[in-house]
Amino acid sequence: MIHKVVSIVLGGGRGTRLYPLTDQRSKPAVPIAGKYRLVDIPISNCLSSGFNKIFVLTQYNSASLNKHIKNTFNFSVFSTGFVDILAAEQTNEGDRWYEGTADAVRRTQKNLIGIDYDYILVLSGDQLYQMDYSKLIDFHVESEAEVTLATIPVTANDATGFGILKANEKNEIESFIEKPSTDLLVDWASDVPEHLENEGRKYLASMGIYVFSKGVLKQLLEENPGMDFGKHIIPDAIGVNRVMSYQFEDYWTDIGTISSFFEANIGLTDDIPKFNLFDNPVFTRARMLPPSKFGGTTVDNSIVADGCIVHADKISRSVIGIRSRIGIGTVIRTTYMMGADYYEKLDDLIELYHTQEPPPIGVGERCYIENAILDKNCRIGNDVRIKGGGKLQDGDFEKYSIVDGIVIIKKGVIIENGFTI
Ligand code: ADQ
Ligand code: ADP
Repeated sequence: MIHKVVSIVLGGGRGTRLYPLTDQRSKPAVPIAGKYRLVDIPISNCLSSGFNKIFVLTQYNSASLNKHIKNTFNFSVFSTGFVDILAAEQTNEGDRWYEGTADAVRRTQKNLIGIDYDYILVLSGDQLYQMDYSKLIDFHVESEAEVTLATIPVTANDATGFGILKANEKNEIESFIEKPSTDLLVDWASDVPEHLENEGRKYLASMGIYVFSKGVLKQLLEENPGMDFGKHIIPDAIGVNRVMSYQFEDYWTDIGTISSFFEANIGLTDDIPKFNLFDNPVFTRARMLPPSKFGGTTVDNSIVADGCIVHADKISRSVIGIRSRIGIGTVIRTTYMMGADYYEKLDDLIELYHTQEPPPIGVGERCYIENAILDKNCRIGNDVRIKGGGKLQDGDFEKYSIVDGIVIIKKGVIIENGFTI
């Protein structure tokens, strides 16, 4: 059965947890997997599920986000589909930012007027997973729910970072607590099948993916002044509305922090990655780049996007993004290099190779890079050594940050010859 659904992607709060990647761009525009942007994941899930009315809420708009959405998600004039960005700073009600997830959705209500829908699907913008949302909506309709939460069993370690709930055998949610502290956790374990119990996944977490029946969301947002779904709207709806749990057991990961973002990207280089880009394509901007070119490089368990020119010695367990250039003798290990937004012309390149003022975009010769994220358009000189790892102290510096031992080279910076971290 085809249901009428409008999707709202929560594209990002202040994005501080992904700093410095969000320093110069909005969170939905952060590049992942060498050629996509974060926002492509929920949008692709929507389109693959047959839902093509999509709003992306973001705290601030950016040229690259607009360009990306405009050039990627084009619908035929005969389609009712759209992907629209709603940026907090651009509303007429002054420059107040969205103060939380529910507040952000509340302020989009006026944009829903005139759209034909029965259900609203609220999605998080910083998660990596593939889900057929049509099954979630079918479940919502068949169980006569007013609100449905997608849920996943997690371990005690992870549980403190999520909304944790308890449901009865009919999947009706009976209680909910947002991010419980460790001492409260014991009371929140659920009865789970043996294979989950063995993995310690005894806590049922909210995935931050919600379905609301049309009138129910409107009423909840009007009657409850709460700013957040997790802290206010969902806990308050339980016991009043019929709130159901739709359990999901496939791969799902939150990529809202630097270390989870890094792990998720590097995880794509596994022999059989948990997130499979090959079987279930993610839609992104088609860029018409030339195929990548290699000379003298050993590449091991890595993914390399289009338009790269690589002379490195060795690349292992790394994700190499679009238009990357890497010089002779360089070794790159367990690193996410995002690539570049543009190419330098051959004549300019030759001059920059000689003068090194500044070094060309990309990574120079004889460098060693490990446990790092290189943001877009960096100019890394020759003989540079960047070695992240647990021993490094976290910190934020002019050209780079260190978070959980991962060195993040900031967007567009120049790292001079011989520099060492
Ligand atoms: P969190 O992810 O910690 O927990 P939150 O920070 O509110 O919750 O963010 C949810 C999503 O909305 C993120 O993608 C975030 O970037 C985005 N977002 C936040 N504020 C926003 C705003 N003002 N405007 C636009 N987008 C905004 C939530 C739930 C938990 C649940 C986890 C699952 O609260 O109950 O377990 O998601 O990841
Ligand atoms: P990216 O391709 O990395 O996503 P953007 O196009 O988002 O880059 O950003 C380009 C420049 O515009 C950056 O220097 C950033 O500081 C600035 N910028 C982007 N969005 C905003 C905003 N909402 N307010 C102020 N400056 C912004």
